[in-house]
Amino acid sequence: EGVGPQEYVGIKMEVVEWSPAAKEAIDGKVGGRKVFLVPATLRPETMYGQTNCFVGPTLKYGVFAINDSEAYVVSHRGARNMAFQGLSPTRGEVIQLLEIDGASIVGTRVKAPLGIIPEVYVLPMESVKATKGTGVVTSVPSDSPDDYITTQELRKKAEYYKVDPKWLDFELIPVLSTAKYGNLTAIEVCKELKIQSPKDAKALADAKEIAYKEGFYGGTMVIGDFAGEPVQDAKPKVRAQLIDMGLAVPYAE
Ligand code: A2H
Repeated sequence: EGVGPQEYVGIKMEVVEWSPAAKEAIDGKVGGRKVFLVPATLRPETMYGQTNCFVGPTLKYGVFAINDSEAYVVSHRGARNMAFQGLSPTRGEVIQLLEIDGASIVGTRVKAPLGIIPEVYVLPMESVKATKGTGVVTSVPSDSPDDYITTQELRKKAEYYKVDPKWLDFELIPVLSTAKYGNLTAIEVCKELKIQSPKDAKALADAKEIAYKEGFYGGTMVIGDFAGEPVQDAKPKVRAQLIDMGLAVPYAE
């Protein structure tokens, strides 16, 4: 952990259609509220390239009332932090409408704010940590080695992971370009480090570092309102846009 708080953005991915298991668990329990999965990201400028959302299949989540009209699906830990940041009916208090397993959320269809693919599926990722962010991760495989390698793994072993191949029927979207790796940074870095599986944890940590440095400090946007601008300049602008449009909330921890 670094010094000082991490400034994330919580992306509001509105549920469009629940998986059958989640539908059964949730039916009648949210009081007519709109429900959102809310991943915490450090890279709001990459949201154009979202292809799916991840939850930890063995983790527990809650559906938490944020106010009378909205509820968020996040970890209990995430909800508790949110309750001190204006994201709960009463400061410091969480209202959990129900608890739900990560595995039952898989297959749910959600909106992807700013995404070129407007609606995406929730998929399982075993490396999601319960102790970071909201326990929900939005997936941008063009720029995140973890996201790229996990979606490749799910494609190879769809049956084992209990995912429908149609949930993985997407192409990667070029979001930013770097001199060294072109416009699909994560793929090139994973190739360079010969990463084959999510179990290559050490190499993946290195890949994450390299992709982050190249993309963030050396990248230029190739999509969206700030195409042509350095990634560093675009990041706060996309972040502000998402929040102003009501598509995201600031989240720190
Ligand atoms: B990032 P840091 Cl394109 N478990 O968002 C595992 N990973 C988590 C998580 C959790 N509970 N919560 C958030 N994350 C991911 C985009 C992205 C991210 C890109 C490139 C790199 C990247 C799309 N996924 O992160 O340890 C989220 O993925 C690499 C740093 O707090 C979040 O930002 O620094 C990032 O890890 C936060 O990681």
